[in-house]
Amino acid sequence: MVAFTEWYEGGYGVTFRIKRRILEKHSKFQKIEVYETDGFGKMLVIDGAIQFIEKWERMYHEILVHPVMLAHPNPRNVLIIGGGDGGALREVLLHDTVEKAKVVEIDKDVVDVAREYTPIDNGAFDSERSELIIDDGIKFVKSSKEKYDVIIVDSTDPKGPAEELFNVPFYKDCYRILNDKGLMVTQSGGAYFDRRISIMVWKNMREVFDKVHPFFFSVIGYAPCWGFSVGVKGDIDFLKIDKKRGEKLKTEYYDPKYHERMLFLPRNLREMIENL
Ligand code: AG3
Repeated sequence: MVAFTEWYEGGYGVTFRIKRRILEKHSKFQKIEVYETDGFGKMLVIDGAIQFIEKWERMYHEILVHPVMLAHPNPRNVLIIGGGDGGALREVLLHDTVEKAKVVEIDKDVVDVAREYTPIDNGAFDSERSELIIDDGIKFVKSSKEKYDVIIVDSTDPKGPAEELFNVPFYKDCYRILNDKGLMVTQSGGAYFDRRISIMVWKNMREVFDKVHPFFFSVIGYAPCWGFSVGVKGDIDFLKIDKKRGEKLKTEYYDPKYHERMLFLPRNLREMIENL
């Protein structure tokens, strides 16, 4: 029996039984692998880090996308940084308010591999409302003249090409290119393993945004309690969503009925965050 394990610092491992490795490719930026798991469909791995497993990817993409999309009163123009697999784009396009959603992915090979082996975009890349731009997200936001309602950062962890997406200069650019009312969300590492990533994101985002809300969700494939961090610009209450739009959404994991409960934290995390 063959297994794939991703190790976190301290020796915590996430393991899947696998049938075979379907692909190994060294792109210009990173090593991309696709595995066939024993029971959960295909798995995309970048530089040894599990990006998603087909059976469970909605746990991540729904939770990354819908809280901010529903907390914004009318998200029309959306920017996704990273997200070359199209999972986040697919969820964004479920919102009828969206006129345009741009995906800015640095590595064209991620898009090509995902479209061929794990097409979780479900046709989203072919939508007239979507646009795919192969470019460095850092450069893109720095030079952008256009403004957005929501920015979604769906990146790998801060080693390799995504490193700068976790730093203050990038957050400042995001803040600048948000409309007067806007929201940004980013994945921010595990709450217990790789916690330094979460802490770095909160500290850096707090320097820039008017309000920052960390929250956690269990995502099968990642370490327990995966972090998501929302930055608010202007007068938006992240705790309140448009319930009407929420009721229409077809989701498996994100539940608009209990949106506020997304912010539930285990006590030690709440205390740690308050005392940062
Ligand atoms: N974005 C990456 C989540 C981080 C995973 N980290 C890890 N396994 N150490 C997911 C890309 C899916 N669109």
